[in-house]
Amino acid sequence: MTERTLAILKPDCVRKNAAGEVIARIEKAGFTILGMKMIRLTRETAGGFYAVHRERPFFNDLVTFMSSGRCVPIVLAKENAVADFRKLIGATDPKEAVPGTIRKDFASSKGENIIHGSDSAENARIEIGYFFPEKELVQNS
Ligand code: 3AN
Repeated sequence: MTERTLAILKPDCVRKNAAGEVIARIEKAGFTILGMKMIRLTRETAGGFYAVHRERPFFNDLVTFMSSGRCVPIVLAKENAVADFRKLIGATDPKEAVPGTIRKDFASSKGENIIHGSDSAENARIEIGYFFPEKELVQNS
């Protein structure tokens, strides 16, 4: 069954001018782009997106980082999109990421790790809705 997931190219990815290369890897891996835009998160919108991590010690740094520059939320579709995308991006900590994954090849630390990927189909639905009204998404075909 075709599934959707949300990717975000984080501010470090845009600052390194790596957005194009990362998008190329996503396309080569067989994902269809249904929606994509360049935005700048505020502390409030970044904090809202990561609300589940509110109590974690790194929350403040995460919000500061995610609101530090432009980022690119992308809605992706593919069979088994959530799990396949997590595999493509690699572990949260780039030091632990498998060679050939996006985080291994582009990310510098656990905090600044280039890219976000939804961790479940249910969270993908919520996260996609946080950035894109349904009418902005190209219908999967
Ligand atoms: P993932 O993005 O791989 O699903 P999560 O959901 O555990 O990872 O964490 C959300 C985000 O919080 C990560 N993308 C990362 O940027 C940041 N983060 C997670 N753990 C740490 C940590 N120990 N120190 C700093 N930032 C972290």
